[in-house]
Amino acid sequence: MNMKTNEPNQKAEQLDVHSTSNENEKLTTNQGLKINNNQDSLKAGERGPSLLEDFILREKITHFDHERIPERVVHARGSGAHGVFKLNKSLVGYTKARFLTELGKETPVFVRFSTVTGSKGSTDLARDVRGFAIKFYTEEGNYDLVANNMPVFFIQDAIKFPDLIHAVKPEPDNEIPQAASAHDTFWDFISLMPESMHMIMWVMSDRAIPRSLRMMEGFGVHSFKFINEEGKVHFVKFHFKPRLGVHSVAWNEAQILSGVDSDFHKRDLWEAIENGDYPEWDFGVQLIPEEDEHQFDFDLLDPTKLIPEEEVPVEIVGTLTLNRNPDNFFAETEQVAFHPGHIIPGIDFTNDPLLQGRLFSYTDTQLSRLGSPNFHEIPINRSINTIHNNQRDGHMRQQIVKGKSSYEPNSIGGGCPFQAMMSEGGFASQQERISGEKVRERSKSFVDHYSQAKLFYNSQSTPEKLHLQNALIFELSKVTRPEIRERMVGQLGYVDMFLAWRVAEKVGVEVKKLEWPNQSLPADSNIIELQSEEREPKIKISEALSMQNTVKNTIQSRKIGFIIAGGVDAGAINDLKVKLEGEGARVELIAPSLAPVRTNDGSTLLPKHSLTSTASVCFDALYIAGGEDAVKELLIPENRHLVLHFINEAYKHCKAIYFGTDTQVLYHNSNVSAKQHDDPGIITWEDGDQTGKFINAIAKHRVWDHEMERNA
Ligand code: HDD
Repeated sequence: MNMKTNEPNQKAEQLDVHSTSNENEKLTTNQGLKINNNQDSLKAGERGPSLLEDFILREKITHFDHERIPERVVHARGSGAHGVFKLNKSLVGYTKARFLTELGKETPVFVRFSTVTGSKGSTDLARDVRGFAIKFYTEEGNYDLVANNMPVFFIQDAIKFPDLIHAVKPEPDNEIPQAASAHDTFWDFISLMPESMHMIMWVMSDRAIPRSLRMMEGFGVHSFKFINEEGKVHFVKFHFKPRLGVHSVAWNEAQILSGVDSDFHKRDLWEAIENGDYPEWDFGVQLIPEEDEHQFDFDLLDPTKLIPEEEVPVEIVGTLTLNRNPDNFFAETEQVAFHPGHIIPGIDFTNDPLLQGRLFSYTDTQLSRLGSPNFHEIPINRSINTIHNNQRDGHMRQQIVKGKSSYEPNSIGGGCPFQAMMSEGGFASQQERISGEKVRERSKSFVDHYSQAKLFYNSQSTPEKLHLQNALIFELSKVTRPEIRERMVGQLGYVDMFLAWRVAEKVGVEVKKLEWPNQSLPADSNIIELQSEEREPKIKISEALSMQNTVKNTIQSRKIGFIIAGGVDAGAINDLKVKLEGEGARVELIAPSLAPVRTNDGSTLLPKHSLTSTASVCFDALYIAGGEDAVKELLIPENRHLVLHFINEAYKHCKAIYFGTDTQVLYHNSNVSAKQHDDPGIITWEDGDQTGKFINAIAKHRVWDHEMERNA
């Protein structure tokens, strides 16, 4: 299959069997009966009561009444897409998983991205972790990599997961706030859980407000195991690196987008795929021989730690491409059921206590969400391998299994289905030697909670550090209890004193060394046991941790807004549009109204948006199209403030803005004119054709460096 098309693959063909279209069909009941009146219920006289006998009404209403299923307890809001994984470099020395060993092999996938905290109908722009769950439909069975866009997690042991989620979800008495961590219960919990400090650095960084789901990394988080044909074991960490680089929006932009287009990420993914801008990621692995397990200054089983790429480089071995939107959101994106326990020969679990708990949780949650142990029969969840076992019955069973025997061993059924030998693809867990006391304890090797938080913070560029500080200030300013703010600032002091001091100053508390047990805690609190040793990170800076180092020289799929009005310079618009689209960008026209716009050469342009129906936050860059008459129209009172708002907001969010000819008045009346230094993001009429400069500025994503001055 050509990865740049959405030609059918084995999974698409399987889904096709279960798909239907209403085109040119007659309306029927669920029993296949053709309906001849879908407007009126059956009544005793035209003004009389409806009759119980009306099975058509009853069926329609009953089905409607039961259309909703429980949303996911976490990761409720999601967007999905079909695609393909292609192996470019064989991992045959490390694993026997065939989709990772057969060079050039293409495996169908379904990916679901999600926010974690908010409800299904909440905003895409919440400051939150993003889920990045991938179902590989391999010939050996389904393999699910249930990943996130951050490489570490808040907690070290699954037993704390319900506490974490209860703390971050809306508070239980008033169900406020939705899709937000900026409230007392979250920071209360976090301030008492030093192990979360590394993850807090990630969540307070701009990684938590992506520009696009297509511009995020993916991480398997845990160490997993690879096992090769000879039984040799390697620890492995999984990485997905987006071909478009890792980019974010500004926090203020995210807040505005939540109102202007709360489906911003969903729409962006959908439109990109519809436009043929297929999102792509390089898939890579960090490999550690089993015997090197203890070579690190942290524990490979601790999910609050990453392996710096300076210590173990990421080897790129494959490409993930998303190339087809689902046909039906509910049937596919809502009903897809992931589980880190869905593995195949050549891949195995580690004893990471967070992963071990997850292995229970995912099937369990599907039972309540999808309602039956037969959720594997829902088309999106079906393996492309056929299923043969003696599991039977249950709600909504689809498969009709022939034969008399549903047990094993049997002679009546000829002994079928047979166990598979390992040489036939039969799965066998790694024969790992385990011995130990039965204890309810945390390993001492998990006790360092701050060194990688420091590593992350130190690795950020100056604008990234500033954003992180401001995120903490925003979040903690919403915390009503001063003792929680104080405890939190105390935690930050172990990461970076300047960070703690700056946040403390803004949230009205002092930086104090934490005394444990803290007076605000119950006397018998075991919190002291969860405290950390203070260690310095082995390496001081890791380049891969800063988004700034991922910038790629491309404007592929970037959305550029052209502000136009009557009499606009058609030649300049067409010229720029052709050049930008030639580089893969998307141009959308914005005018005072949706009425066709007459240009200076008599042609007409059809705007996609009006100045009131969209906002600068929906675009990566702006072009203020020139032409004397057009500028005059933009300057009339009812347009003027709207255009200036567009420009000022784009400028505030550090976007590239190109002022066309005759737009001097707009420039001078906007905040842009106050700039004191040369700004690579601002391109003006004076410079002649500056398309190249404009393209370069867009490719840099934002001019964050000028933020202090721009927002002054
Ligand atoms: Fe989880 C969903 C990722 C820890 C329990 N999780 C879920 C999804 C993702 C993750 C991407 C959404 C899947 C989808 O799109 O349907 N979860 C993670 C990662 C974790 C993690 C990367 C840590 C490394 N999760 C975690 C723990 C537990 C859970 C420790 C419980 C002990 N997660 C669940 C769940 C969900 C879920 C309750 C809700 C919906 C679902 O499973 O299918 O079982």
